[in-house]
Amino acid sequence: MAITITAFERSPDGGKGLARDTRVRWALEEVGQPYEVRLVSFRAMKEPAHLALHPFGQIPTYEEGGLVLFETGAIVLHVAERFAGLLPDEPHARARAVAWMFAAVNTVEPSILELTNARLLEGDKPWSKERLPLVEDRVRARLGPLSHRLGDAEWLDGAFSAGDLMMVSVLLRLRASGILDEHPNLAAYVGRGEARPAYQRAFAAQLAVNTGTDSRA
Ligand code: GTB
Repeated sequence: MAITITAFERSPDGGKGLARDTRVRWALEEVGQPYEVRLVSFRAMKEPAHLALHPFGQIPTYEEGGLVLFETGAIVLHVAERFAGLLPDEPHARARAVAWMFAAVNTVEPSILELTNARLLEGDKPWSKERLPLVEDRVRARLGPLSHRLGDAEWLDGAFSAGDLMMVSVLLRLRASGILDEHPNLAAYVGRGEARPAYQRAFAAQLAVNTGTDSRA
């Protein structure tokens, strides 16, 4: 069954892999599934055809036969359940990997998004300088326990899983802040994720779109 995802026609990051289609591409690369990409403009995202796929008018979406999905957590979980390679077979280990996926999007990502918004959207507000350290500390409050749990392990719970894919994807966005480097084991963890051939292919594909070198676009 052919798989089609949507991505930004022109990503605001110019192809640094920060837009959320990268994590879906990465999951598909890990499980070895080919996929098509439909590029959408910011205007098209808010038009009825795209809103029928994504109620909030965002990317990415995922289409496979009659199935339409939005939300990267749900998409990556579907890919991981449908194709082998991203979830362990043993039921408890599988449930724990899914727990790490939720931890990534529900416990760690919100503070990182808040920091991004504080920097990009609120930097010119008179109260911004006072608020920023508070927001940074909320990120640190998540990274500390995460770093402690990871310790010197390679991945969060045994072999690489969809839980690591989501956690690395979430943490990547912190790199520019320097906060990730406060925990060398987390910085190395992210580096290991980025070094995976499947991630490299996903990154290259989204970069090609944004640098106009995608022969399929
Ligand atoms: N919870 C949803 C999910 O995980 O799927 C969030 C989806 C989402 O935020 N999509 C963003 C979007 O469509 C793109 S990824 N935004 C347009 C809109 O809302 O109108 C967020 C994103 C965008 C750009 C960068 N960047 O350039 O650095 C990073 C992340």
